[in-house]
Amino acid sequence: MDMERNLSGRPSIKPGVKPGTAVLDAAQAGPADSGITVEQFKQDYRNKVERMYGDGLERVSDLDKYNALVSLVRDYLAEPWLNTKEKYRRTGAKQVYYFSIEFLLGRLLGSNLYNLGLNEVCQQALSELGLDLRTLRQVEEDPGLGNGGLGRLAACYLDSMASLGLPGHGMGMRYRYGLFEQRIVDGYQREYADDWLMDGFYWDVRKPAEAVEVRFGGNVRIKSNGKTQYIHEGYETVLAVPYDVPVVGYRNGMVNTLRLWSAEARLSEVVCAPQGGSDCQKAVEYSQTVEELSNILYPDDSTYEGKALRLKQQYFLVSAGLQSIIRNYRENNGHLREFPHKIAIHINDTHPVLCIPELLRILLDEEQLTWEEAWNITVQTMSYTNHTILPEALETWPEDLFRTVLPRLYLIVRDINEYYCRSLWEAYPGDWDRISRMAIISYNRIHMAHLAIVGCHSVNGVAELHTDILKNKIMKEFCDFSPAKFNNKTNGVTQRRWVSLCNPALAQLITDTIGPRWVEHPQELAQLERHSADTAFQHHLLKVKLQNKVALAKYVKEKHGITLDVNSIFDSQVKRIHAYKRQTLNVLHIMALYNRLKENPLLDIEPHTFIFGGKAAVNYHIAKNTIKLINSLADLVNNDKSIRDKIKVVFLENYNVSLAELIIPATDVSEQIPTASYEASGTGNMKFMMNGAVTIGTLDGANIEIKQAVGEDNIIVFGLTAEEVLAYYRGGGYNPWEVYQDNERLRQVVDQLINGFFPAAGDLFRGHFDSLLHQGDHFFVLKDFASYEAAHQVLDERYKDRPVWLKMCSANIAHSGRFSSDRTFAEYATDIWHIRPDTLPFSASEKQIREAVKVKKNVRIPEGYPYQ
Ligand code: 26V
Repeated sequence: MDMERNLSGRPSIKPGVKPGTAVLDAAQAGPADSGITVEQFKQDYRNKVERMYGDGLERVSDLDKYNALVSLVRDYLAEPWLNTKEKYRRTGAKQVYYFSIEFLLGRLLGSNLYNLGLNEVCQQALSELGLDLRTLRQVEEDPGLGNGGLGRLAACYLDSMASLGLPGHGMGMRYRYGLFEQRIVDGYQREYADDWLMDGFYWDVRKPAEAVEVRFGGNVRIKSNGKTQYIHEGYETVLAVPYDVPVVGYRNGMVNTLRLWSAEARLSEVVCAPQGGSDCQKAVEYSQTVEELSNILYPDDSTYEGKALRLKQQYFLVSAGLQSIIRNYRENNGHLREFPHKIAIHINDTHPVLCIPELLRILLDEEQLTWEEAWNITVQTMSYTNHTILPEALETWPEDLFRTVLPRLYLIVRDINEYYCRSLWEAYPGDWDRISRMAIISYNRIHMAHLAIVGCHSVNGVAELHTDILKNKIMKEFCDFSPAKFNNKTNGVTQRRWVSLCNPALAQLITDTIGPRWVEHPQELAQLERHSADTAFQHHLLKVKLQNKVALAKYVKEKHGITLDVNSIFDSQVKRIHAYKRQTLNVLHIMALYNRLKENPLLDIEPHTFIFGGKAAVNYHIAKNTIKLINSLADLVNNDKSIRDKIKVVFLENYNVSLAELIIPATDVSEQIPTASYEASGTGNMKFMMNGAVTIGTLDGANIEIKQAVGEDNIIVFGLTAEEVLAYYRGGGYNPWEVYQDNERLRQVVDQLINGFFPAAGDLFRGHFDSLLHQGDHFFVLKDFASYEAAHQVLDERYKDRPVWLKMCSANIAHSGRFSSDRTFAEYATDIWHIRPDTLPFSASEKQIREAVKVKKNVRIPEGYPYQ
């Protein structure tokens, strides 16, 4: 297939429709190794439609066609799914369960077809039936069961575990409503319910026979006749029903399972009319209360009721998940003493930390093990990843609330606390201050991160700098006490979704240049380095980028009515809106550029398109105003003829996985500009890099490792380092007023926030103004402004010299292999879960894992780093 044809296969997006879906061309899709022919597929598909809808293919809707296609793909993967489970049972391979309150999966049709090796056949079969796979892929709703980085990471890891041949499964929640849908009305964010299940979800299988009961509330009676027994009474029961989603490995015959739990009421147990009446109001109310548990992702926790619901959600996931693991374990194994040899449980951030006391409860109360035995089994089984150092995100629960909702677990957590504090006392006799800082329960609150550190054998951060900050600051005392637990696992993303699927033209170019092995061995992308200065390669790369820009421009035109110049620099900042991520810094820089153009309309700058996207938390007032600020700037800039379209600003509403798949391949410049030390890792930075964008970024999170990988010529860094930021926090000495007074261009833009520059805004952006000046500029926006502006100038210079620029783009792709989640998970498997490659039942060979682990590098801690 030639490049033109391939590239013209980009999404066609209609106004008001969801972002498009790239189509893989035949060569890129690899060999049709599924064993299913086009003829067979056509016949199976026709039959499927007829059986499901009692009507012919010609008469059913697109939704019906999509549902039938999913159902057919599910039929095809049923056998490998069953075989995988069988093989696990037969070999007794150690199983990993990745517990996460979020899995941000994105659409599954494309990725499942691709991983099954069915894409080419399906595309051809549908086209012979007069249908278009792209259109059907667009019908799929994004399952938005996550907020951002943490949830998307979990989804990338599922893909890698299955593709590496690791027996690793997800355990999560089947929220009735995903993260809200964002619409922009008059420049403001408005939130609408994300009713993603409205038309059904055909990927999962409901397993009512495997439902379990989860108990809340009541009280615990202690019975002592020789041995103390804890009797939990007067509790309420909620039924947890599992829905299994297949997780298909990349062409290795492997299908793992993501188990999502849904809360249901058993209405047959409820007396409808206690007073002898006939209405069933009580039963309906009861079922609504029960189902509330899995209704929404992260319920509002600003009220007592909200907090209780969140705690209940966490316990619901943990208890249901553990019960099903143990049930399965018992069917295939012996005594629970062997548990840690057969099962690894990974806790994704603190939300599933209740796994620790819940497993203890089962081992103590149901298995009658001794405390020591139960505790050792638990610690050996559990491992924990921390994803943020933001204090407001480190979970603690009021002791009273915890005791009321989970009375038996409360007693267990108290025992763990006591056991742990005793060992602290032995290590630090008399040091009460230290012990109270490290305790799990202190000042009437239960500290979930402390519980995680104590109850797990491994604690990891998600980038070298983040781990260093954990070890040397946030968790320093814990690290001093048990240093062996702490380790780093730099995040990664799956190159299959984030290159092959979302940027098929680039994937094709890579395959044409270095062969197809990179899809499974991303380190091999390094071979591209040899071609990075090659004119023909550069020419193709440019063409690929241009075509992706055309596709995005088409979407923006149809959806937002804004015309983009595809020859301009596409500069994107797409992520959650948060003060620390500093969308405001980006805005102030654009304002300054606009002012310069207004002063000198003939100013010779490269045309720029500044793209923003991201959701602000519902109650996060200033972040919501940042969205209004971006849109106000867009209104001003996009409608000002005098600047001759040199700058455009667009805010793309409802940023989600599918929209990311459209924006990332089209981007030239990746904005990764948090205040250093705040972004634990970032994963968008890796996705942009893989797609050949050049990063402008601070030395934070994984940006540091990206810089190491690509070399300093191929990334533009600016701003304070983490050590400088932390030194200011410690010692003071930063006065934003001084920076404001000294920099005229900066002063002008800061004043413009409140001086009528945005005509209709009134006092709307005074909060931003005050935070930058009167409240001390906590995130160093003003401090970093000048170096950010200078960095942008360097960037523009490099862009002007196209061969230099394209060499930078190529270097980014070539060195992105290290940021594949395949590498990350090979490390988790070997270092944390102790799954030796030779015990893996499927495709990942020892060599493959070794190769993947080999690329690990250390980040050097800068001299004078304050935490040493
Ligand atoms: C949570 C909260 C909750 C309370 C209000 C403010 C706030 C702000 C941030 C968070 C973050 C929750 C954890 C999280 O999503 N961390 C992200 O994890 C990614 C995957 O490891 C990582 O790349 C991001 O840097 C990190 O922010």
